Amino acid sequence: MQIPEQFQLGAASSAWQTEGWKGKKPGQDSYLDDWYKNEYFVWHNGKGPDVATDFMTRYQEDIDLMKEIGLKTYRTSINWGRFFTDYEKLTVDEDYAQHIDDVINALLAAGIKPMIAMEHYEVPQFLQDKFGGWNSREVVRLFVEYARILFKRYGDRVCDWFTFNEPIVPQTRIHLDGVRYPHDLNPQKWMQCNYHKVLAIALVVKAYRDMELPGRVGIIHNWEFAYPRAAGYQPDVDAAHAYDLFHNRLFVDPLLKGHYSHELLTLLDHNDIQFKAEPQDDGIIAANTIDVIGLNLYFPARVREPEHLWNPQAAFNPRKYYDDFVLPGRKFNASRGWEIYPPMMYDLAMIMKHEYNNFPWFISENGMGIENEAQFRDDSGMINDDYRINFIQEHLHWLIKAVNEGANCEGYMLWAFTDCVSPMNAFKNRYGLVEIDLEHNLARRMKRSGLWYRDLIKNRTLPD
Ligand code: BGP
Repeated sequence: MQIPEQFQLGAASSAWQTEGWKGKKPGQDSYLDDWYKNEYFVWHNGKGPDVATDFMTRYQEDIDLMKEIGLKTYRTSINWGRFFTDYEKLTVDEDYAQHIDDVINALLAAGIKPMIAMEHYEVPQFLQDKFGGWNSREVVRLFVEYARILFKRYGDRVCDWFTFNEPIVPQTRIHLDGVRYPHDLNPQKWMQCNYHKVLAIALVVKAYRDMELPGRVGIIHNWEFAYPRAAGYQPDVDAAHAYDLFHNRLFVDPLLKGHYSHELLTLLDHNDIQFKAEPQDDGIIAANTIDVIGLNLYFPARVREPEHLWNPQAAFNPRKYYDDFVLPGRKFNASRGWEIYPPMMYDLAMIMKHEYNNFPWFISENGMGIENEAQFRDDSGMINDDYRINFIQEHLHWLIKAVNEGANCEGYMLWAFTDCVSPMNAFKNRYGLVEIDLEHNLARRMKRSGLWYRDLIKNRTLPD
């Protein structure tokens, strides 16, 4: 099977997950730094974001490796939590801004196109503490100003901008599941944050178009593909539909179609979930839909009708409408318990084709995490990660099949270029094409999959 010439094969990481804290100034914490400072259990063997992969100083070495592999695209983020020394007065940290400049220039010099997210969970902790984060409309304003500054500084060279990575995740963890600091269970706040992010995205798109820059603005969404337990049993089908509404359509509909679905708004209303909006907002959201969407896709959700009646006294949670469950006999990705199911690539492509009118999209993340990967080192010292090669190959197979049937998928950004820190558990799961050896001065070593990806980029052929 031949991969079409225009289909981009790239790789991804994010700022916070690679940079490390070298040069970070007092008060420049992002939400993720605070999470690591407050919850020691997320560190793995005492290693974490303080050092990360030290991309701050070793970026050139990594970009050289990207070039060696033949990447034409690299997806990463700018750390909003480090970009300012004063987040309200918008005083830029010139040292950090220069680092971003250097990285962009080094990528371009290597013939690699940068795709940049303005936030990959890196909301400044200062804004979280002072305004309650995305609950506040003031944070919307400050984010749009931040975006304008990025466009002015880097917009001549970066043409693929993404406001957020997985905008639904932080407030879901804080306000809906209560699993993350400050554990503030509050579905109203959850929806207010969701809404403010949708509004912020539309305002950033508008700012970009007003500046008449040549590129595109989009977002990265973690698509959770919901398969009902039994396709012929209506309560399971309804449960999968509800899952899809709350996990996917909640963001994707207003950003691609310019409005929320009536069904979602009615459901929220029935559950007494309101959010504050201003009269002009609907028009702004309708007029400023995004240009392109990146979809992170790791696993399918297996969904069935809820088994227990929802306690009417409990705070609202979409889980009231479904249960998710584990399908026995499947293989799983990393310690995350994510089922491996490559055909979901094809199924998602068909949703984008038929339900979103062939809107331009790409896979912004997909990858294979492994614990204790050093056990697979061979005599030459290289990690022999055939499992990763198979994983990528199978997922690409389904994706390219869809492209051949007319899906408007522009590319595949593998997670991750190098091993990197996870917000969930530091370096426990390794995803990279390139190993970061934490025991030996963060030495970079190509894995077998790195060599394989290099060959794939060159010959663009997958087994049929
Ligand atoms: C995605 C995030 C990434 C990355 C990836 C793998 O949802 O956008 O930042 O972390 O998941 O997850 P993890 O590293 O936690 O196993």
